Amino acid sequence: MKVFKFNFINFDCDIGVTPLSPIVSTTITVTATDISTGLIYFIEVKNEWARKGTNFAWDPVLGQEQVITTNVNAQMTDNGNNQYSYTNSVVRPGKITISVIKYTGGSVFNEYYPTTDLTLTSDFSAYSLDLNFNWGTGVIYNTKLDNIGLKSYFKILAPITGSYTFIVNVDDSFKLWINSILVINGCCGFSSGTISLTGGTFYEGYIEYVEISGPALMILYWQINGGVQVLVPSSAFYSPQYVSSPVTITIQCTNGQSKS
Ligand SMILES: [Ca+2]
Repeated sequence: MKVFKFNFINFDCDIGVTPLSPIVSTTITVTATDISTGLIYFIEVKNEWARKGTNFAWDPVLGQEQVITTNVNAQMTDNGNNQYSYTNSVVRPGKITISVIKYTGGSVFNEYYPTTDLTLTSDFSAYSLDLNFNWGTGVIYNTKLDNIGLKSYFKILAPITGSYTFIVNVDDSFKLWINSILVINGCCGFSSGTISLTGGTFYEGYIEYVEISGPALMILYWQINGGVQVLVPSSAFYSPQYVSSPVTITIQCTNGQSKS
């Protein structure tokens, strides 16, 4: 997966205990300052920290840093004063690696590949309003008609709580993951998969598409709680953005340590 970090920070939050001491809780606060409000910011916490329950926790075995298996991916609070914040309790001292990523609504980030091999390097990218592509036998990107790959990255905001059936009409093949769950793996026409989502929650979306030859098509619909099948609306998609506006990130520990 591509990482859209525009700013990241490594911080050793020493809370004054050794790794073998009893667990002591402290709080980290991460603040991102941007020139505008009303955007959607997420924070990723990864590498040496593990998430256990609601806390990050250090591996208690001395000298054995634990690599987390699931990155913490949390929405930051818009404080309304050009600052976005995220706070969580941590236990035991350790180093923390944090990325802050901006997402904006109504768009999907698409990354194109020069062959059907998605392990190669992408040579073109573009945002789209939704996932509604019917290229026919025409150009997919640059001058490429056939033998291409495409990865799409986005978060999807569930408008209501319920059962979501995602339906794709595709030529040639298509995979959709939501929060790392493979929901659709299909080719050559209509395929679907169903997942339960909670209203007001952002989910990580990821798509892999391949076109070998002939007509090319990828249109993604959804059906919520057995309702009418409609195109997944642009308003449900949020895409990671490369950021040029000035941003600073500060991490604050309750013992007074901080770093920007
Ligand atoms: Ca085709």
